[in-house]
Amino acid sequence: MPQRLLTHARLATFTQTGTPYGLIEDSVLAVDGGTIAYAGPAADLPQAFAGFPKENLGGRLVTPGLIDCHTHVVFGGDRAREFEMRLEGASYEEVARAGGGIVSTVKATRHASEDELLEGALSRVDALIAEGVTAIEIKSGYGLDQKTELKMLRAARNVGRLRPITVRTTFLGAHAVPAEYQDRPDAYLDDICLPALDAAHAEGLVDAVDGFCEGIAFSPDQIAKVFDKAKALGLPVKLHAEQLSNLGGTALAASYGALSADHLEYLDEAGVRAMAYSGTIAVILPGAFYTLRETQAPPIDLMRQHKVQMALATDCNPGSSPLASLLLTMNMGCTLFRMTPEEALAGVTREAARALGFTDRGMLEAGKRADLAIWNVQHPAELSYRIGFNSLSKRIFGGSE
Ligand code: DI6
Ligand code: FE
Repeated sequence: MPQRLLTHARLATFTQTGTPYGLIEDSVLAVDGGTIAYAGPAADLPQAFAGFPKENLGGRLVTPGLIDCHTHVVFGGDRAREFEMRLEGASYEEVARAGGGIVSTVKATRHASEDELLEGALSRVDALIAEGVTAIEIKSGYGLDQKTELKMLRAARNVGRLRPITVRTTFLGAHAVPAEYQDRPDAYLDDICLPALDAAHAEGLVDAVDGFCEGIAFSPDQIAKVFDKAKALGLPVKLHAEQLSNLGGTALAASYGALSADHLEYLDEAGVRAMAYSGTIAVILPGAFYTLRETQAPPIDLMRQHKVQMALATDCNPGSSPLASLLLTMNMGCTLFRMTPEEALAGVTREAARALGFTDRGMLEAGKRADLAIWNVQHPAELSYRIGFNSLSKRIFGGSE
């Protein structure tokens, strides 16, 4: 395994509090095998690492490899026609009634082969990798039958075999009620969703369990059924909550010790308190807010007050967020929600790691995985400030390029 010493670096470590970005100037970072051996001031470098092969970064910024902690990059077809319809005046609901929306993606995903799903996902994942992403979460949820949910999860796992990226899979059988179970959500959960979760878990395809708690999807009581099953299997949970209305899904998720609650535009203070109490991470998804032309922003200030930690993710999906750029997501988090560039960068590194239950990455310190992004920038705020510009110089995954 390689050894290397990155010299003349600026490190956004996200380890110390009190220093913005945990920034250390005039620093070096030693990599031994797949792990960070030292990250700190050049003056304090332990002798043991001083002989590693050197690479002069010329003052470039080093951050932890970026982490996209909420995506739906595995799906069939596209929804460009739906985009046109909405521009012609149709609402999201009207599009759904005309056979568009999630249902149309379910149809295309059921028809696609596993290889076709993989190929489509790789094109999106490659765009993320080009921006320094080293870990990604991928959800099922466009199959809504056992065969297709498992097919999606297998394709997701294969992304991590074919590319230098860590994949965390999430079972999202409770994403929508399929046409064949229209108006019978409980029967769908009992007949399809819960058995599919069992089968996917038995195949080792599930790292976490998610649901969509919304009027057009599942109620908190129905989500609780899915979470009880997850708990029985020993799997962590997370939830799409308070995206279009306030149903109290976040408090429910928090009561199950959820890793994260995601979207949160309609979250109230009681929900924020519940998250603070359980240590649940808020995953903020500005791409969906932007695409749906939502006007209610998530309660960022309340979350700050209650010390709820915030992650940022693309929500990359064919309908509400056809977005495959985490850098643009950071810009949107700042411009649309007034997050600070420091919160945005923490949101795609340290907090995104927490939202996925990782303890071995998301910060630059000895012992963490050597997943790094090296940028042609002077100051970390530049990563959020530019729009449609990729300043990545190099990406290191587990110590290797
Ligand atoms: N919330 C969303 O924004 C996406 N899923 C979800 O639960 C929408 C997915 C789609 O429109 O295909
Ligand atoms: Fe989503």
